[in-house]
Amino acid sequence: MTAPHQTLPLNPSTTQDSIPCWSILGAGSLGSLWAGYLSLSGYAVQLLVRRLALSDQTRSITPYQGERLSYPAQVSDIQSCADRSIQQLIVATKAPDALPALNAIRPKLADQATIVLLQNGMGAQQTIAAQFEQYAVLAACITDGAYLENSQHVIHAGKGLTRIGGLNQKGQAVEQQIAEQLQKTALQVELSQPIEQVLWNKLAINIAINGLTAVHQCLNGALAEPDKNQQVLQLCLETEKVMRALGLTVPEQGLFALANQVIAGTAANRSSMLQDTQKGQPTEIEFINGYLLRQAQHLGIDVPYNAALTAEVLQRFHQAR
Ligand code: NAD
Ligand code: KPL
Repeated sequence: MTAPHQTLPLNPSTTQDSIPCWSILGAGSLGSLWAGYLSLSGYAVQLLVRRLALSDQTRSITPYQGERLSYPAQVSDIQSCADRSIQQLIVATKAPDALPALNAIRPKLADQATIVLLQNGMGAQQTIAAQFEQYAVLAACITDGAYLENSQHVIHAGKGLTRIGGLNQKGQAVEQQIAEQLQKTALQVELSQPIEQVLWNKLAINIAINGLTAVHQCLNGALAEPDKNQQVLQLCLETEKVMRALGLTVPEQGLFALANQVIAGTAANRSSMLQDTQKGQPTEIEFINGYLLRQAQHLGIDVPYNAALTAEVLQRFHQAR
């Protein structure tokens, strides 16, 4: 039985006529989190999944430090979605799945569609912005934490910030109104430009932490131990070199100091990459340390620590692919 539906207060400026529909590709942790918050704020939400299960139509969310709420969302498989019907799409797959998932849904996109990418790391966003240039493409950099208690129920475990910005000109033309829509939900959303710098800032931290926690099978806090912290230092120095060569701003206190702050602040966390390895899922390494490696190769910069870490993660955790 479904719990009685409760709604969060609707922003008075939204009217039934003007409420846009959001389609969300990928009903995992983050896709469900965004589906829940958008739906509870009055938006019509369509969750797009690869295979429909009978239980799919019953969805619920535990908002951050809140009570469990059920929310209405139409769950559809991609094939049953009408051609050119999707106006606003959120891509909530892992980075390696984002381009294949979007290619599969391409015929369903309306001519003026907006695509919002939620992936960690970098590379997928840039490829998509180039291959889907006729659409408005935006990227979001997210520090919230969410996980699925079961396939229908999502828990918002860590309150964070979503920074969003257009990746191409069409994306930049609509970024303000997209940010305004998202700001009507319980997510904390800021418009941030240039979004590439924002994505790089998060990427740099993920480069320093995620791969190492996977190879050492440790919590983030263990990276403060001297032997592991030396590896963090080398990864940060390589990242700084590449960021400077690309004309990006390196955080004022230096990446190593910033990475150590995040390690201390998230000491008890299992990083997303550690979790992927423990679930036997492919990791996002190619879009984190692997992305840095590709940029460095392009610039002719040597990044041996990132190269070795990427190779080790691929060799140890991607064998079955
Ligand atoms: P997830 O594995 O929980 O969800 C991804 C979903 O995408 C899965 O349900 C999968 O079945 C689905 N999917 C894959 N290919 C698909 C396709 N072709 N069509 C339809 N669905 C498809 O992952 P997640 O934790 O939600 O993470 C998504 C992205 O957000 C990742 O890049 C992650 O690093 C990033 N992120 C996650 C969090 C978090 O707290 N979960 C926080 C910040 C950033
Ligand atoms: O973003 C993260 C992740 O796990 O992907 C960090 C910042 C490392 C926190 O765990």
